[in-house]
Amino acid sequence: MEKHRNRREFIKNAAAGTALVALGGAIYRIAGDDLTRKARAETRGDGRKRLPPGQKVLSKLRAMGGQAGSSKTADFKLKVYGECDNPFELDWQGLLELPQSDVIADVHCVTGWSVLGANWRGVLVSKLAAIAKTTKSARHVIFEAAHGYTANVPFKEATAPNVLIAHRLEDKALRRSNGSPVRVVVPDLYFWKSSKWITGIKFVKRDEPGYWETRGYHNHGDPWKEERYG
Ligand SMILES: Nc1nc2c(c(=O)[nH]1)N[C@H]1C(S)=C(S)[C@@H](COP(=O)(O)O)O[C@H]1N2
Ligand SMILES: [Mo]
Repeated sequence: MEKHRNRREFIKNAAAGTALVALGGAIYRIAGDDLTRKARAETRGDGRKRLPPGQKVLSKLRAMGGQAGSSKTADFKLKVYGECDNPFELDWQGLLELPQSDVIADVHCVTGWSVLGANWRGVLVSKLAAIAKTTKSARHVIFEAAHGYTANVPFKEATAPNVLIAHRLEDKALRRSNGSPVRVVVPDLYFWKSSKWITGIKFVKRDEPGYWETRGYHNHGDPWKEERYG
């Protein structure tokens, strides 16, 4: 299992969030500002600021909507295919039989909120790519979801060590609104790249701008460069 962030830090943030949420809306907002101030003073291991420009910290994910797929694990099916020698399909049991990773990661929504140090559990996309035996021609990854939602990510970034398909958050099954049973988490790009209710991972030669990328959002979506709009 891989730990991508300091665990004590994560528990501290999570505890602060929980205690203050219980006290109601006004305090919750102050807590957020506090977390924002604290995060602004931090630097990541890779030298980037902990908090990308223009972001505020929330203590937990805000459900951002989208057309939900089935949340029943019995309905879960994931197709891994495209530019690879060993395309395959996973059902729920197959997913759980693969090596599971715990990734502690920050996520950044283009609307201006970030959630820091969330603990996601699932299977690394790099692992899935290795099993699929992707070929050199796999230059981009398309994360396909229910009702035709897609997001495109360059292969190298989609197979970074902190990118996974997640089925648990903070040791609990995902909520339906957050993409259950399984969603993508690409921490270092804006959160719209993290397809909820995932149905397919397609490796392609040529880029295929996805749902938001064809509706005015930036094709790449790096939060530190504020690649918000195209
Ligand atoms: N299938 C699907 N995935 C999606 C979306 C969507 O509309 N459909 N919205 C994206 C956007 S814009 C964001 S900000 C995040 C929000 O995730 P959350 O609702 O769990 O906070 O999911 C992303 N994944
Ligand atoms: Mo979003």
